[in-house]
Amino acid sequence: MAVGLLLILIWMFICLVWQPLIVVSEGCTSEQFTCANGQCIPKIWKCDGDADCRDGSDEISCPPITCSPRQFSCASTNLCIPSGWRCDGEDDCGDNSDEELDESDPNNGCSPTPAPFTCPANYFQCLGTERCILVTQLCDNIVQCPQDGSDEGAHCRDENVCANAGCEKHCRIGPLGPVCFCDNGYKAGPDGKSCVDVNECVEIVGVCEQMCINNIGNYECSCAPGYQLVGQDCDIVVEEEPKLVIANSINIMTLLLNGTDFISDYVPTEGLLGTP
Ligand SMILES: [Ca+2]
Ligand SMILES: [Ca+2]
Ligand SMILES: [Ca+2]
Ligand SMILES: [Ca+2]
Repeated sequence: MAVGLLLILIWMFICLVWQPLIVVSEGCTSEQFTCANGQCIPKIWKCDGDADCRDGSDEISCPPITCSPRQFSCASTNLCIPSGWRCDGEDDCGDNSDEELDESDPNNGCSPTPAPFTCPANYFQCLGTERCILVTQLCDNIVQCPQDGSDEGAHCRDENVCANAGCEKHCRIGPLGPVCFCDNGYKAGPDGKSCVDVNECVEIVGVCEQMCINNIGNYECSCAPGYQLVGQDCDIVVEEEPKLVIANSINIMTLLLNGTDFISDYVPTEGLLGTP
């Protein structure tokens, strides 16, 4: 009797637990795959590299697939997407791997997010714009930020702002508070108050044409052998004015390139030009 009661309880348990699943799968035929959301799709679409279920569940727990050369292999969702969908601003993989920078393959990766615009050392960036003005142009009674006039305004009257700013060298009043700045060749450090050297060789693109040596407070340009420094450029050293050499069967003549100044002629040694 006790065994019979136990069997009845087990049957009731099975019915309670499995009934919802049985109901969901009833909508799909034996030729179909049941998505996790109850959607039915052809079985052959399971694990084919395309997300056919609206929830993508037909591509979960699939063996690794090999995408064609014209496709991009998503990192974790086991999908192959057209390579043209790479770096197009939309998450087509579902894990955003088609929109991420590939450090190992810079030619095939998305462009890195451009760094936010910043002004060079000792310049102030007009609020909300990419316009840079000298820090010394803050509160000089002349508007240099034409869009919002943020370099001038009522804040300029608060002289205590700079008195309490703790700047190592210089200070001007900006619209958002004190702005510390430094002598040429230096810039405000990470604390915004101290002054540190500007590494011009790294921070200023093309500061020297060839070689650059950074010094504390300044920098030096230099040139490779055969070149001479002219300003910050390197000009090739011309040790002798170029000449045009003209030869005939009798002698060799040299002329300046402008064709005017005859320099010299040479009587060839015997056999130099061949004997007729
Ligand atoms: Ca599929
Ligand atoms: Ca994409
Ligand atoms: Ca100004
Ligand atoms: Ca420097």
